[in-house]
Amino acid sequence: MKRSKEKSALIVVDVQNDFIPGGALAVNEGDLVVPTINGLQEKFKYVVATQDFHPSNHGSFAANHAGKMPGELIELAGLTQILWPVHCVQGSSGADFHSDLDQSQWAAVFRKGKNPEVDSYSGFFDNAKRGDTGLGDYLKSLGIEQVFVCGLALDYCVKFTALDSKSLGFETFLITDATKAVNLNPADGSNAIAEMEKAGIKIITSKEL
Ligand code: VGL
Ligand code: ZN
Repeated sequence: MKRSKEKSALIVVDVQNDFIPGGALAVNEGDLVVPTINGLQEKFKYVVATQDFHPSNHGSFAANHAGKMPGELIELAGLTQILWPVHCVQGSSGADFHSDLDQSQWAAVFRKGKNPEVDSYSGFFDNAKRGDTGLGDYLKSLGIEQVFVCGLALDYCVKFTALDSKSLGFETFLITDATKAVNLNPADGSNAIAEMEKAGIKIITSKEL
């Protein structure tokens, strides 16, 4: 893989306590990505992070819908929405980044999921593609052409961030050993990789960087 250090950025997606074992929406082995990502960051000039950052009345929380349980489906913003446990609430420790994650190189943090009316998996746009976090324009203003995506969770926020990156015209790479899936269904992670590959995203490992 050919990479220009001046024109490439690493996006660290949602490496927050609630997605780590022991957290409200724990991703199995989610903690294992932390040392891998710390090693990767040193290889980049530009590193940005995304942060899932919900108000407590967020519409994706099962607890905000009478009689509903996590995993059930509802309609939200005209889209089918999976209901989640309460997670990444603004100001809670679950919304904080993992304490071992090196933040020293971060150029910016893009927060998402702030609008209670719609969920937001991608670091670029909400799921209804109405709100824009500014991440795309930010990367373009830096002259970025190649975007490398890692973090949590592979089958949700990592996948949608990578798909939007690709559709915005960035050459986009998924770093498979620096991400882990929620796997509500056991094949969700591998299906997500297949979907990304089909969309033209390049699937690599951290050893290639
Ligand atoms: C995520 C589900 C709900 C993620 C965020 O970061 O992948 N998944 N909110
Ligand atoms: Zn969320």
